[in-house]
Amino acid sequence: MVVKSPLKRTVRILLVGDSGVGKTSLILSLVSEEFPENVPAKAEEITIPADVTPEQVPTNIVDYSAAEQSEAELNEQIKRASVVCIIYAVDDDESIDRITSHWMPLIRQNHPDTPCPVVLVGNKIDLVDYSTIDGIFEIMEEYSEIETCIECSAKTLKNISEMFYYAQKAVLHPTAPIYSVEKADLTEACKKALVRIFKICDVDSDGLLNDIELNNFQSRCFNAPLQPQVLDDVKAVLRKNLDDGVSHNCVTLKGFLYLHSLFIQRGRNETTWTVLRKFGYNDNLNMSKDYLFPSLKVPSGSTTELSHKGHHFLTHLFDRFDKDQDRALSPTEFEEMFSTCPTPPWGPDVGAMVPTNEKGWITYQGYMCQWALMTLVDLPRTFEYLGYLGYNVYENESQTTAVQVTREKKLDLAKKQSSRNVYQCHVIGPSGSGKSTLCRCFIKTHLDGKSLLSENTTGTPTCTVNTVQVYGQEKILVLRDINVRNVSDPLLPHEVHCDVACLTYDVNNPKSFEYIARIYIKYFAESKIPVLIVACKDDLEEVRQEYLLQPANFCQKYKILPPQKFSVRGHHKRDVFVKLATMAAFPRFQAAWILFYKHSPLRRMVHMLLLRPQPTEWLNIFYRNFRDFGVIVNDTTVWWKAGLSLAAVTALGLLVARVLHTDKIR
Ligand SMILES: Nc1nc2c(ncn2[C@@H]2O[C@H](COP(=O)(O)OP(=O)(O)OP(=O)(O)O)[C@@H](O)[C@H]2O)c(=O)[nH]1
Ligand SMILES: [Mg+2]
Repeated sequence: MVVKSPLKRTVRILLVGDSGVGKTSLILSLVSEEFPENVPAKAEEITIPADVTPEQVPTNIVDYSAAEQSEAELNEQIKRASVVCIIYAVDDDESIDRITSHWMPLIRQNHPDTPCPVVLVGNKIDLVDYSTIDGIFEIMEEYSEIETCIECSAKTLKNISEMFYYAQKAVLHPTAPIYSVEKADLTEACKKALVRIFKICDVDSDGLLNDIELNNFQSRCFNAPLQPQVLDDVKAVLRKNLDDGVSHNCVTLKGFLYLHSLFIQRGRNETTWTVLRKFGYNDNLNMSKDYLFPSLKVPSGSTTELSHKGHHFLTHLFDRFDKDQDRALSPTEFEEMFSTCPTPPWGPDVGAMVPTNEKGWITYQGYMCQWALMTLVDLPRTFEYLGYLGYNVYENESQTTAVQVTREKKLDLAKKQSSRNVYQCHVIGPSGSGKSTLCRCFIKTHLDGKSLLSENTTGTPTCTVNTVQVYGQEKILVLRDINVRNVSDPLLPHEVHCDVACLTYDVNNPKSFEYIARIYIKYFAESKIPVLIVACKDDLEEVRQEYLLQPANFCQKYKILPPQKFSVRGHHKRDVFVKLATMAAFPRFQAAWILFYKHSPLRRMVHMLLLRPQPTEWLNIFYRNFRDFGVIVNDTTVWWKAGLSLAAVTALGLLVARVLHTDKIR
């Protein structure tokens, strides 16, 4: 199994108790399997290797002697102990009184935060013919951290190994956190954890565990399926003891909880603990950090995306909770989906970041976009929520398999093609140039231009995410609205660094272009980041820009694509997003961007080359001839330049001819 059990690595058992009760004798009896007549004041610390302990955990046994150790040393040892055995002599009432008057307060004092489990051990039963257990039970009721009690004899060896086994068990499978002896019921924290586990296992979300779900649960927790007979027996026990433990031949939540309290009452704490640990709980019944935040190395030039497995898990989760199958999550469905998490992963503003339906409910597409965004910008949160949602249990491996680390960006640039699926685009422009509207247009595909403009945009989030088709492949594009405070403010490195930059200006405002022209020269001209200049508000009158170059001339001078016109009222609003995604997916491979030039026969050829797997050599020759393609002014020039360069490549000559020919006859 890949998921590591978060069990303690060693168990440290400390024996305390008044002088002469038999601490040292107990340890030596365990080790030599015979009663030592002469004992030293204090036994040396003993380490028992994992393979000879019942729970397969290395165990240290530590003695205490008031004659040899100071009070400070005792306190130190109590602090280090994972369990303390308080030894008393059954024939010595004073040693019993001292449990409550001295030892318990001392142990509590040294473990102020989380209680240290305690085992009460009555030694020297060979000397008496009565039991002290009744009195001990009273003490146990008073102190919930006392896990158990046992009577034994170092002299006759009675219950010696049992005593150490109980001590080990008190550490590994403590009762106190999961069961309240006083209330004779599971603790609230344990119930909460088991309710979450029940929900995760209830794959069809009908509030019941059927035989298949129970079997899967059993296999995942204990690596073995349930025998049909055992299933029947379990249900029979429930039917006998509870009115509504079984319904429609399935186990109800009430039945599931009842079974666990039964295990614990019968001393089978380890069963419940195995289940709890499998689902990520630590000794305090919190979800452990190791479980929620597995480590994954991400090189600085790489990003993180959902893997096929992660995608599959989340799709399945969506289908489970989209009860009405309308491909969107209603508020109730959303709440149900994340009811196994302490809080939902996203706040109410998510509807302003990703696609929703007309009711504002997050669609499947929006849901996947949101996961993609979270995986890109806040990987630990993705791991955390996958953990809450039970990924580790379903897949029987850590959340790291739900994520893939992309290859470093410098390799993408060298190959002029990226294998990534999620790209970040920074939308930069002067205030009022139309950045936020452009970002909103990206997700509000069901709204027309008028509704888009009339929408209340206060509290607009800084990014929107949607899917875009790039040469037949679905890519996710994150548009980040870079809020420019002051035109003279410099951009910070994290505001510049992205996969593609979208510089916006307002065609109707003569002072608008200058800002992005300066931004381009200062931050992007020398960088490897592809840039698209977008002329916003194209439905308004275009005015002359008060800058030394007009936008088209500027683009020509810097060999970048001519300004892309954009208007919320326009018909081809999505073009701009396809272009941005394409530029991000094929950084510095401008031939791929030819797609943007409508009706060009070359467009189709590039398309063919990119869609159909071609020998790499072809693509290389093709690219070499397109290298100077930055200077693209209009369709005709593109056509001729490309045509001429290509004609020079004999290997491709025939192909070009064919493409041109087919285009003509159509
Ligand atoms: N009859 C009987 N005597 C025991 C038993 N265990 C220990 N003794 C005797 O009790 C006396 C004290 O035993 P120790 O093991 O030295 O006690 P301790 O708790 O280590 O005492 P300190 O080191 O002084 O704290 C010795 O004479 C032992 O032989 C037992 O199970 N039965
Ligand atoms: Mg001793």
